[in-house]
Amino acid sequence: MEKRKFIRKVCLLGDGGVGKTSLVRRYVEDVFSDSYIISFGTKVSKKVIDLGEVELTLMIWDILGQKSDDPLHAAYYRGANGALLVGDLTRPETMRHVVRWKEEFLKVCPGAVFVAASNKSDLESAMQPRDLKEIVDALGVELKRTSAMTGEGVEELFVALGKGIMERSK
Ligand code: G3D
Ligand code: MG
Repeated sequence: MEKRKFIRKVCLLGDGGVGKTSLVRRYVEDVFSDSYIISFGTKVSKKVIDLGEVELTLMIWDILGQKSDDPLHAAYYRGANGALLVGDLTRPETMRHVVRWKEEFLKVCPGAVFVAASNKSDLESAMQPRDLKEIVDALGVELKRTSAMTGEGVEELFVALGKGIMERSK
């Protein structure tokens, strides 16, 4: 039977240097190498995910700006179905900021689906379990440990986002 095909837009959100570009590069270039389209300070990568009955193409927007409250971001967020929130375990302030990134994104895309990553799991964490719990409580989204360096958790993160988006659109 022919799979049903869907295309969805997702954005990568988080402070500068947390590893957004590295995560998408690790995920996308494992399979596709020339899928970057560079335009207007944004890189859009494409990845096809096989979800059983459904084939989902994620258009992954990596916004090169670094501040959560940049008014220019709204134009990039428009039409997105979900977002990947990324913080860096070695810099606690970047982990706290994911809550802000989510709030700003929700103003433009109120129905969005989120997944969150505590990236750089290959390095020594500067976060206490208690601080992580506080962030998870404020976010209302599970935090998954990832490393764009080793690949830990990267595939699972994007697949979780794709599944979440397809669940939401049922
Ligand atoms: P950004 O797109 O969020 O701004 P980048 O972040 O992907 O450009 O990554 C910023 C720096 O962190 C890069 O180092 C990159 O190699 C490093 N990095 C990203 N993810 C990981 C990770 O999981 N583990 C480790 N150890 N490093 C990571 P440079 O030195 O190029 O600035
Ligand atoms: Mg980047």
